[in-house]
Amino acid sequence: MLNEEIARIFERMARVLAFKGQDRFRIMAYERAAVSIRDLEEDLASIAEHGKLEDIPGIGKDLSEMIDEYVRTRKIKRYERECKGIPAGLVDLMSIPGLGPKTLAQLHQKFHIRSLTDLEHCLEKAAAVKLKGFGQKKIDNIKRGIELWVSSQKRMLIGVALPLADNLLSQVRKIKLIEHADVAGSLRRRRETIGDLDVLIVSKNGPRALQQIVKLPEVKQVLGIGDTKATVIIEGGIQVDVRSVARESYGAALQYFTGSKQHNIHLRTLAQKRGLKLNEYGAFRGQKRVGGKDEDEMYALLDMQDVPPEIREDKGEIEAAMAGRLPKLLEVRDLRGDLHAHSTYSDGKSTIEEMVEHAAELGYEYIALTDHSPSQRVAHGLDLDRLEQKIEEIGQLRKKRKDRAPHILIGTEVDILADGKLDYPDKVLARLDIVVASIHSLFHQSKDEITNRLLAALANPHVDIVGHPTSRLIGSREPLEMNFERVIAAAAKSGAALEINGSMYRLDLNDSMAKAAQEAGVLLAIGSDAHSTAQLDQIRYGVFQARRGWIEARSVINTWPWTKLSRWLAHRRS
Ligand code: DGT
Ligand code: CA
Ligand code: CA
Ligand code: ZN
Repeated sequence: MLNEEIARIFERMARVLAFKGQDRFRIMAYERAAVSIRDLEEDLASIAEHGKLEDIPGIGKDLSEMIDEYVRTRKIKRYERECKGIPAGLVDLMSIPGLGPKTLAQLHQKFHIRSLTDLEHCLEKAAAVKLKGFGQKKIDNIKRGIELWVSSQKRMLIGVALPLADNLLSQVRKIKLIEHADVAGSLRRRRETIGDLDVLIVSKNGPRALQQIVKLPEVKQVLGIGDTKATVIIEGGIQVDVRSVARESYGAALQYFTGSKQHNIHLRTLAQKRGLKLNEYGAFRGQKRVGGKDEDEMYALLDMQDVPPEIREDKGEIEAAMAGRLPKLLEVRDLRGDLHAHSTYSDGKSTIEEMVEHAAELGYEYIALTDHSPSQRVAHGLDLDRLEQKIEEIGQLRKKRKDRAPHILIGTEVDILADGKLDYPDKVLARLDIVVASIHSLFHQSKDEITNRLLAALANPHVDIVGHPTSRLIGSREPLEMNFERVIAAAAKSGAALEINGSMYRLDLNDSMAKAAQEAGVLLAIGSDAHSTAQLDQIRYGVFQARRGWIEARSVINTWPWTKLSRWLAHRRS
């Protein structure tokens, strides 16, 4: 983190100096320093401690003193002095492609800019007054740069990125020149949000293969292309780095570009201790290549288990793999049913019968229809009459389908009200096959209130699953603050399961919370929260999140066969 902070300051310093029209060599010195710091594997604090800062390429006396100052005081006076009088927002804008510090300085002199909105306005004005050096072509170019920059500022949900990446990859694989193509980076690690896509290819003619990739209809804009790398923007504004690598290096490159950076750094430190050198080209002992064609060689050379991409975050997976104790992670095919789905009874788009048919196609043994309760008015939560109708309809459907799978569970996603009471009376809940309880309101409550609300719900013997326990929406609503240890303890006591919700907006519990729950012996349920037949498929995102949290099938109730699940549910109701 510290390295990245300092690299960023140097990068901004370079921009500020350029903005002020300073000497090109000074500017380049900062840019070089930023690049070289990002390449470091060791922490700058420890390098500073050993007085070795000046050994870093591109770091002279001046820069090493600044790093030292930042390590000690978390600021750099020289930087602050240079920034004086320049709005911070303006420095951010200097990284817009097609704009750059100098052009921005020109605009700023004339119009005074503090923000992106200012910039957009002043481009209109510049066009209107025909400002010198700002022809329509240049202005259009800057506008395109702004669009790109805005979309690159935000990370994309995995549920948006993965289908686009799969589509791109299938087109790439159709190119005859291409022998292998895979996605690496955060998408391969199945992070909940993705910055950019990293694609690797192998081809006998890499430069030509890249030329053909940038001509695919999926590619909306080419930001750069060389012999070994192309950077493009595809639909959805996603940036993609495509790298062409040699067949003998493919495994090494896949390992390297999958990351995470922290995982790779730890791995390479271990390798060094064994006289091995790992990089994106291969594994080497001295000058001799000893591996790198396939990814598993990289781990095998270190006498460790192959680490699944989802847990390559340097959070204990390397130690576990060395000891041969990696968990056997949950897989999509372990799931035997879905315990969180909506129908047209509440806010779903598909009927109960359609949902059940689709579940049958997925090979499920069971599916629960968990429509909302009355408080969820916008979601057409079911009043008691409608609930009665739903029970009746499912009864009919069961008869009609006879013994055909899946078993249909009459369920609800009942609201946990302000004080932890539930939105249906206990005697109604007792008639249902399964109860998911969730918070959908009063998000502003204090940490204590939220905690107590969840504890009260968990104390209700009718509750089988707590749905999306933190109620966060990625990128738009923060997780509810709670004492999660107490929630875990309450779930362990009641035997209820906590959900990992598969909706790409939720993915709640997140990886680390799910991991903590499993470690405390709490059961989990992966739910799709589908509001249509197509969305039943999003349960896979819940599985990805579970894998990132080291979750094994044994912790997940919807991996159980029907006999075990139905006995568990019946037992909770007795
Ligand atoms: P993202 O794109 O922000 O969602 O996250 P990543 O993990 O895909 O990061 P990205 O695209 O910057 O780089 C892809 C992988 O390449 C990263 O996970 C690890 C590797 N990598 C990139 N830069 C470095 C570096 O400076 N040092 C090391 N050790 N690995 C790096
Ligand atoms: Ca990436
Ligand atoms: Ca990248
Ligand atoms: Zn819900």
